[in-house]
Amino acid sequence: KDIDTWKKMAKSARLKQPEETKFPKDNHLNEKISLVRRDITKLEMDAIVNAANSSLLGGGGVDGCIHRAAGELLKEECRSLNGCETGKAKLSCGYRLPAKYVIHAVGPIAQGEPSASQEKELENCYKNSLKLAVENKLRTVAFPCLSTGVFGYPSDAAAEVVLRTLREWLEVNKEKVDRLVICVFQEKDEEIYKEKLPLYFPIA
Ligand code: AR6
Repeated sequence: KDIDTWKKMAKSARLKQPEETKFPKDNHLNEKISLVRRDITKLEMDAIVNAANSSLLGGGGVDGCIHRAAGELLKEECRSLNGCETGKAKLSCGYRLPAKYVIHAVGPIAQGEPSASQEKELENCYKNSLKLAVENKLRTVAFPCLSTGVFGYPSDAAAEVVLRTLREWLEVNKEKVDRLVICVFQEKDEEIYKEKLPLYFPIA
């Protein structure tokens, strides 16, 4: 099947969404960045990013949630994507999700202290996801905390990588997106980001 066939199938699979799924308007930290603590499968965005593994065939964590919510067609399209290398990202439709597209990024497996190359791979996940978003004119994108669950990357160190990467990317590419959402799930991650965000995105 080609991309247009998947798109057509995804369009007819989409469900009408309840009002609560609409992106919350009161979580905006600045012009471009938001922090929310929600189930990412409930966000109505142009794209949500998935913390996938290199098979792209689903798994636990946020990947499992996204596949459950999107339905079987997502798995079918993912099978046609032929996997994905660590640090890279691939695009699929969103099917029954409120998000139109899913960007499947594969983070590094870092049990314990991450190495310099694992840090680079995590950075590349965010950069490559944003590259895909821009190439496909997707202007609102939500990210989960890639690699910080099953893949064991320490949350604190990951947040530093994420914030530095988003900050640097926005300095150059700000006009290409409307909103980037950091979607945390656990309270500890919310606390980490609340503490660190003002350091990277000071409110003028
Ligand atoms: N919405 C937002 N964030 C979530 C959700 C959700 N519904 N569920 C979990 N998180 P993980 P990884 C957070 O383990 O470490 C899978 O088996 C979670 O709290 O999902 O990159 C894949 O198939 C954590 O902060 O992803 C891979 O094999 C973050 O999502 C492997 O796990 C990432 O945790 C990927 O591991």
